[in-house]
Amino acid sequence: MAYETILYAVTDGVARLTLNRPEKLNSFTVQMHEEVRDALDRAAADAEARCVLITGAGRGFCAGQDLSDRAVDPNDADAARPDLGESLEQRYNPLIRRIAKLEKPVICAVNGVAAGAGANVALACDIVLAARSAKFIQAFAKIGLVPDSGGTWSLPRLVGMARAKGLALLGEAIDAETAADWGLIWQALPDEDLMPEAEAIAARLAQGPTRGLGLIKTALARSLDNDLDAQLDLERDFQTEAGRTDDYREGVAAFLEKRKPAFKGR
Ligand code: T3D
Repeated sequence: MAYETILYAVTDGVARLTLNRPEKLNSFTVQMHEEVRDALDRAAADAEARCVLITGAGRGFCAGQDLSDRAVDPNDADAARPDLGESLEQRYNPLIRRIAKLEKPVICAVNGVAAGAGANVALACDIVLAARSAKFIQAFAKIGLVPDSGGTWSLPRLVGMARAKGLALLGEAIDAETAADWGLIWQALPDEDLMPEAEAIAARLAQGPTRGLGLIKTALARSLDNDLDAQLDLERDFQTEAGRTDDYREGVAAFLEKRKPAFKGR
């Protein structure tokens, strides 16, 4: 698939995906959804891609759904009302599931405002860095909607119910440093440091024990639903698998030989 609304390239083990509709703050159209889905499927299937780095072009990260595709005449009571549930089912939910189930680390470099589904796509990623000038806005209530793209699931888990309710009901922007202080994201950085730091983390993860990292991601996600017994069983099974990888052998050998491991992602 040729891309018109995103940029995508894999180099040095990193699949870089840039949302690229800067004039509309990288808001989602059907086409952009299709292209992002295709790119993430490619990253998942590509053994050369050992982590994914998502960011946005221009001054914003992503302003959620492109509302020009939802334009209505509020005075026309007979105007057709869109089935937004269908939009979630067909596009936003598969996107969030794709990021969550991708067995490779997904880094998000939030370069500017992240609003609506744009904020929750960022929060679905594994390591979220943000420029200090970036803002996170659960903009849904401002247009009569409910946080989607996993927001009602991730917000209480990340910041607790009181802050989740404040963010979702008030729809106010919070800045990147507050987001980091609250545990919504990993780190807020000076704007000029965002991409260098995101690239450094991506390079590190791309040279990591890819299968083990994928298992870590899945184990932590499952912990949110499992009780301790179930999680201990899961850790046993995952450790069995990790212990059989070439990368584990290399990790132990490198430790004993006092050298840096050269993981191959196998
Ligand atoms: O519909 C479904 O399928 C259901 C799923 C819904 C998921 C959702 O994401 S619903 C929430 C949709 N998003 C929003 O409500 C956010 C709307 N945008 C804003 O509130 C503001 O733009 C921001 C707070 C994000 C940024 O404000 P600011 O002042 O920095 O920029 P701006 O001037 O508002 O925007 C710059 C341009 O981007 C502007 O275009 P123009 O006037 O220069 O031609 C603006 O219209 C455009 N833009 C920003 N957000 C959107 C958008 N165009 C279309 N859709 C947008 N979401």
